Amino acid sequence: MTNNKSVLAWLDEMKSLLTPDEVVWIDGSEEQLEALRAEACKTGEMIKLNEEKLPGCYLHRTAVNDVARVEGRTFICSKNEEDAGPTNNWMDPDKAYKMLFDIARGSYKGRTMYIIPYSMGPIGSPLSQIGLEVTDSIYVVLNMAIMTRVGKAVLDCLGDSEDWIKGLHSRCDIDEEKRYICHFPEDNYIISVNSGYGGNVLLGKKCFALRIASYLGKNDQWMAEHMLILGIEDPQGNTTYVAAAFPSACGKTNLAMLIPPEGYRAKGYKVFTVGDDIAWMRKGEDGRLYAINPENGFFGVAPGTNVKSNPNALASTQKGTIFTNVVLNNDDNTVWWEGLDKNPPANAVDWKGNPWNGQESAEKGAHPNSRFTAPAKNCPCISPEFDSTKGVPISAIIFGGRRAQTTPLVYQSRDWNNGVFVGSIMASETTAAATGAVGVVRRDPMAMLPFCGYHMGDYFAHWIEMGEILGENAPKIFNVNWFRLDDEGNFLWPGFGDNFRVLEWIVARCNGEADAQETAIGYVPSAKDINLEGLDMDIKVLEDILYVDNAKWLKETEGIEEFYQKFGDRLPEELKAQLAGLKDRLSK
Ligand code: GTP
Ligand code: SPV
Ligand code: MN
Repeated sequence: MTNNKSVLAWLDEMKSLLTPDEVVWIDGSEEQLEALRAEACKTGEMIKLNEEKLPGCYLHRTAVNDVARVEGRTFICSKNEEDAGPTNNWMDPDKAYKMLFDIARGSYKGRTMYIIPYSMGPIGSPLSQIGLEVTDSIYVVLNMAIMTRVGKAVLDCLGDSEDWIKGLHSRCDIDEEKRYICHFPEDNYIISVNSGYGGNVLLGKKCFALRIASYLGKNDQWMAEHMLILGIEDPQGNTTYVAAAFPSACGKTNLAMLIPPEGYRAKGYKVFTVGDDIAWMRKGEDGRLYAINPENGFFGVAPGTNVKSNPNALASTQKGTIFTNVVLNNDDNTVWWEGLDKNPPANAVDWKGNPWNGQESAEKGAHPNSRFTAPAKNCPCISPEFDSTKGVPISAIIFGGRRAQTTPLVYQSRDWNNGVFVGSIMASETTAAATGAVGVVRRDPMAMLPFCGYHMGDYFAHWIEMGEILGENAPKIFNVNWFRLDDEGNFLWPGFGDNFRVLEWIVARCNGEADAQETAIGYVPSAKDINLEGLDMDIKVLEDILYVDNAKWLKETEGIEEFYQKFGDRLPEELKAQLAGLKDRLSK
């Protein structure tokens, strides 16, 4: 497949360490993938679904102890502990290699070593990067073949270059106690052992495209972010691109694939999806910030996805998709999850593989973090720029999280550095995307808390540096919150497609065409600035969720201050000044 010496040397190391019975190169051909699907069905690793209703679709169940990312067992192994920063777990690289190689040694015995050459981003794009993952899991191979560009073409593009990322995955015994997801940013190396769950094992995704890539970007003036990318086409045919960072399971896939409300569609507004989870961004020749989606598919949250909330995501899953930890409907060999419809199957199997009667059971049938792996090309609103090697120019960056209180529906930062401050103070309720408690508010700067591959203080400094590099071409920065609750715990904002109403204001602000009021935290629209046409919503409620309560915000600054203390002298002076400025404005 290749004569690349650095690749062949590493694979020799891997073979002697892992001692597989067989070695198989993934060439990217449909024949090879089809043979692997058949093999996975034979061993029970995957279940083939109804070919008429869900052509080319499969179901996989992970071990019950292995259903989400494990942040407590995820490590950044930089030479100096300081460089991992206060928000990452750190392990000494020498110790980590030794421990991980000891765990992985001989673990492919009786198994096949699959070698996956993959490209993050369109093959050959100057914004793309190449990796190799070795794995003993067909599920991983088939997911990587959807989520990334794989095969011989990637190796041809790599040629003799040593510029690629090493990834070792071994399922070992799926032993929770020996589960480690380790990153060596200084060595371009990722090692993941004892897991089979997506975010822990599809090494191109969070491990490479965020943790390793964020470090590469810091050193080379680009950005790797936990962001969706979407294009908004107006009736005149102009498209504005925005990127948005929300924490895991907080609405990126939903916003990326949004369908504008009826009134807007009648006028000719359209939304196009470029990406739903990760953005790589670099300054382009014209001085603007250009973004690509390094992925080639969607690893989306299943529960809550339905024909109303996200028809485009649902449509994306109707062929060539792998479902993980959802319900199997025995009657017609299809899948189901909570929130798909109001008709759960009675004759079914739950995500753990046990018989399940959805009409009677009090237990959930699908895991809250059950997922679909769907090819991007299935998405009805995929952007014509999806495969662009140049990327799309970003006009606005949007931050957001789940906040029941305090944070208004939308506001615009005062300028770039104030926007970096807004991103740095993001907080959100935790979700099922990672193991641990759900619904606890935690700080999650730029939605990167679990994904930044180096010291978060240096990451903030890098954001500030990017603002200097981009100058007046820097995107405008906004913050949104779809999740405000009333006293009974009901959402006050309809969300989903109606979020377009907020996007409209954001785009208009970028074009200098919309009003806003200056508040202590930034520019906030008046209720009249958000179009409610066709929506049955009391304008008083909108006023309520746009209101900036200075007393509550002053309380919020105490939490920010405490959080900032963690970063010590690596917290940029600019952000200290931003916090002081906010406190000052709030107390006036
Ligand atoms: P990751 O793939 O984990 O990074 O998540 P994501 O950010 O892509 O999350 P996703 O779009 O899948 O959203 C997950 C959850 O957020 C689902 O439970 C949705 O129902 C809910 N959600 C998304 N958008 C909205 C919204 O506008 N309002 C409300 N109330 N809920 C939303
Ligand atoms: C997330 O948790 O943010 C995801 C899913 O996008 S995973 O790939 O598992 O990390
Ligand atoms: Mn994500």
